[in-house]
Amino acid sequence: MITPDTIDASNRAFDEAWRSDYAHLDEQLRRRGLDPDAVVEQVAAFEVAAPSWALGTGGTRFGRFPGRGEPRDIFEKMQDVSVVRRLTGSASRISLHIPWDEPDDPRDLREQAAALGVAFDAVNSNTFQDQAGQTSSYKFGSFQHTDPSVRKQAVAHNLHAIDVGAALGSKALTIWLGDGANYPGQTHLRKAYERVRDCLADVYEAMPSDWNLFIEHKPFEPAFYATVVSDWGSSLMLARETGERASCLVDLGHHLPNVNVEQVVARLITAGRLGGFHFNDAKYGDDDLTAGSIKPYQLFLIFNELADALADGALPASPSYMIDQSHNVKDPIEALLQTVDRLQKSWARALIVRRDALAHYQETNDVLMAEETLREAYETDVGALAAAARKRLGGAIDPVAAFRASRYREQVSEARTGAAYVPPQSL
Ligand code: PSV
Ligand code: MN
Repeated sequence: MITPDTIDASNRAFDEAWRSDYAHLDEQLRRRGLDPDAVVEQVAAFEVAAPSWALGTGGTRFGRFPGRGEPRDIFEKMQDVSVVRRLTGSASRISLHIPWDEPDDPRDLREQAAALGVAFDAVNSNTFQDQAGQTSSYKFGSFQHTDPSVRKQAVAHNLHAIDVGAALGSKALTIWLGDGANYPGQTHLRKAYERVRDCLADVYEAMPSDWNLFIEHKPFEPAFYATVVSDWGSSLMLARETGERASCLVDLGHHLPNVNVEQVVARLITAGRLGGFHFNDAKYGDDDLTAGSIKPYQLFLIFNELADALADGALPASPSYMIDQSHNVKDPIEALLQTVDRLQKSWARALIVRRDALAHYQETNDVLMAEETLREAYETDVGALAAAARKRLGGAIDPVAAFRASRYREQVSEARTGAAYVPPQSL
């Protein structure tokens, strides 16, 4: 339903304005000694995965307000991701939550996905909820549990997630644990950590040798007193104790207020353990809002650390990028299109920081000019550059406008009758 013709038709409407904006930007960047074509190429190479759970309308513990034409199963979610891919040139991978989106036949799903140009990103295990038919409960944790049979069950679930992922062609497992305590005294803080560490070692041991393990931290919720993997320090300790291919995953909503997230990113780069990101934004807690909607400068500063580390070789390759948002009041496809555009723009801004000038001002303690060098890039309107990258990939100058013009949502609404699949809980 989104064909090259649909995209061309939309692009024609914006072409003249885009050309004029791009010409101006091109001139501005050349004046600064930058190469706009090289930046477009790097933005075009930016790949971010979409999570299977963000394609349906999300909700809170108080309720959920479904939209029209929501995907009813994982195949329809893949169809929707392929729309994001076509319009943005990014998001060619989908990240599955096991068991929320566990396919009956992973090999068959892999083939169907390939036909849509979609592949599989990291698989996410889930031991933060009890699942139907499960022998033991995770009420008091999974990897941290005092009962070895519960820990064994949680490890076995992770091995199952790896099996499903291997059949799909995934190469990484992301583990986020809800483990922790709600009250002082509930758990032995050191022993809880040690049990988690030992279970991670068991999972790592069984992981294929070409897989990576991402450890995702979060300060609180569902444990409101002491979460085991609460911060980047605990995550880094665990990654180091687990093995070479274990690293830390930074979810932008998983930090206490006012934490300097770009500095966390810098630390993990220095430690050689920055594995990946879950992009979203937050005002109060783990709000799962659209990336860049609340703290756009922070998002830019994070990308700035990444661009800097990729340029000087501190980062050998880009970390794994994924979106982890809950779309409660926006059309999920539109929210993803908006998000990818924001990420492409933030990345573009980081790429146009004049690094030599910044290094010079830092070395000579010219505080004002160092800050201005960052602001210069941040305040540049790079919309035409992000659009140029998408055009190069066969995508849309304005992805949301092209999506609306295609009437995709209206068309699938007619076909997708019956109840949409709803994950047991949005976290
Ligand atoms: C936990 O809050 C989290 O960020 C993890 O990545 C989960 O997989 C995801 O959200 C579930 O919604
Ligand atoms: Mn996350």
